[in-house]
Amino acid sequence: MQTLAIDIGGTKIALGLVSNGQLVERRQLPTPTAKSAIQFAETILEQCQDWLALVENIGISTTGLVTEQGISAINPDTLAFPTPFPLHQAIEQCTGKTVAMLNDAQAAAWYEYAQLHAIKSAFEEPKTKNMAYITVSTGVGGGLVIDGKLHKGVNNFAGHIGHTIIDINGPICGCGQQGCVEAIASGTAIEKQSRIDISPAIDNKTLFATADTNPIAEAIIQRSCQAIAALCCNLKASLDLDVIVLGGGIGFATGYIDRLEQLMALRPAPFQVKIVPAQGDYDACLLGAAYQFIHID
Ligand code: BMX
Ligand code: ZN
Repeated sequence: MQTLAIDIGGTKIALGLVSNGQLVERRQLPTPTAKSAIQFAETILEQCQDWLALVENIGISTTGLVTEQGISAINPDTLAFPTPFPLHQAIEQCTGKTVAMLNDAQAAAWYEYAQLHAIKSAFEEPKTKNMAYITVSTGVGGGLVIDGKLHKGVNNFAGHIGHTIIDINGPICGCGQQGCVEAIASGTAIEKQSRIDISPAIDNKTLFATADTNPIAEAIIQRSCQAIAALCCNLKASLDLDVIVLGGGIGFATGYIDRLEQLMALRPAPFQVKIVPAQGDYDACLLGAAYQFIHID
């Protein structure tokens, strides 16, 4: 079975031709402004016309809250979708294929959960049942697997852990709250802080590359890691997770997981939780988009 996988992030859209769970070809485009679902669908499909005849179905993982009506933004600062934004229906209309759509981090969580089970040996009991996937990227997204099931909640909102508050006096978040993890730890928050603290301005890639010689850059990264460490401890305390899988462009930046592990080791023992990098690497959400056709309930 071949699937067209589409991963819509706040900064870029990744496209994949996935054959039997393997990514065989990959393309990328910058995320366009979301004016209408049809225009958005056409912009995406233009990039992969040649794949359409090859695929049976289309799996989408997207930033934002996914409901039957379409996508809506929790934090419009990361990607402003006009509401409703029926992308699922628009892609179906343009292609005539079966389409499945999930929030990006929820899709990655379900995919990563399967990978954890695939690599665990039969001797390692009990098997992982409760895990969270956290993406630190344009925003901070999350997906939860509870008792071996993807937990989406009554409105599919479950896992939006980037919008849990860790500092009641913290920065205002685009979601309308104050002091969310995302407002402190995300790529967008890091960039904002670095524009304030570092002149001339540098991008996040340079920030990470120069952190070992630039204490200001290191302090900005540490602040993000501290926020994610607080999030991991909060998740451990609320859900008693077996493991947290980390991904995203920032999550995968040089030394990010190492710093996070060092901070976690300083926390009281009951709050500590194992943190592992996503098996799907930078493409966990993309592989998750295709994985929806394997089984979700
Ligand atoms: C935001 C929110 C989540 C998303 C997360 C990561 C919007 C548009 N998105 O918290 O739904 O999972 O960002 O998104 O409100 P990414 O673009 O950083 O991958
Ligand atoms: Zn928020």
